[in-house]
Amino acid sequence: REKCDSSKFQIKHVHIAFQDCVTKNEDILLERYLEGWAELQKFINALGIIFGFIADEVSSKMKIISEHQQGVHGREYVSMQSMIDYELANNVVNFKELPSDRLESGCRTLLRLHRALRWLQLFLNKLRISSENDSMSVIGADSYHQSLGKHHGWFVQRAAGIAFLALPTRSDFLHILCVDDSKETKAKLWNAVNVIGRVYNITQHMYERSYIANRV
Ligand code: 1Q0
Repeated sequence: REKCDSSKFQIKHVHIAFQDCVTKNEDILLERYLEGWAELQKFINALGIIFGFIADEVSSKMKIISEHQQGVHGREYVSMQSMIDYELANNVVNFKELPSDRLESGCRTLLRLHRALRWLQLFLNKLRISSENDSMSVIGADSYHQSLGKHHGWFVQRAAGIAFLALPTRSDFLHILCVDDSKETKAKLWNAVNVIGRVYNITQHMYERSYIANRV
């Protein structure tokens, strides 16, 4: 078996990015947030081509947000709150479908990643409390039905179902994560669950306060 290559993916990098993206006054810095996603993407890529459509979807959402950041109003896309304030004030949150030549709004795009982050939080927590013979497919699908899946139509749900079936065994999965089956790993996962949970909650509150959580 190949030795785990820590130059590729590390839970620690995900942890640090999602930890550092939270500011003192509980705003989220988008650049760091996207770095967390970039690290997750390395992991998705390591799972192989069957997961390519998921990696592509993450890329395309990340790309939209970074295009906003590089655009003329880039300064407004430094933090989540500034993005929400700007898009609401300027009426560019797309509550309705946009013409296809227009860049989707940051708010609606980020909401998709936000919902996926909830899946990840549930998934990592189930992985943490799982034991040797548990199935990653079941852990993935259960977490999905409790979260992200509720926002998807039947076609995407089917595709996701197939992806879950293709997940590696628990021990191979831990290997790709660069961890072993130990107490220390459980602690790492617990920390990641908490950091991700905090980012999720802060984002959720921000969206609710602005009344856009269910509208975009
Ligand atoms: C590890 C295996 C990953 C399994 C991920 C489960 C989710 C599968 C569903 C993905 C479907 C993507 C197809 C397109 C969906 C879009 O329709 C939808 C809505 O967007 P829109 O523009 O059509 O309104 N898009 C989304 O909902 C975004 C979904 C992004 C999926 C992100 C998956 C998150 C993966 C995380 C990496 C796992 C790393 C685990 C280990 C980490 C350790 C710290």
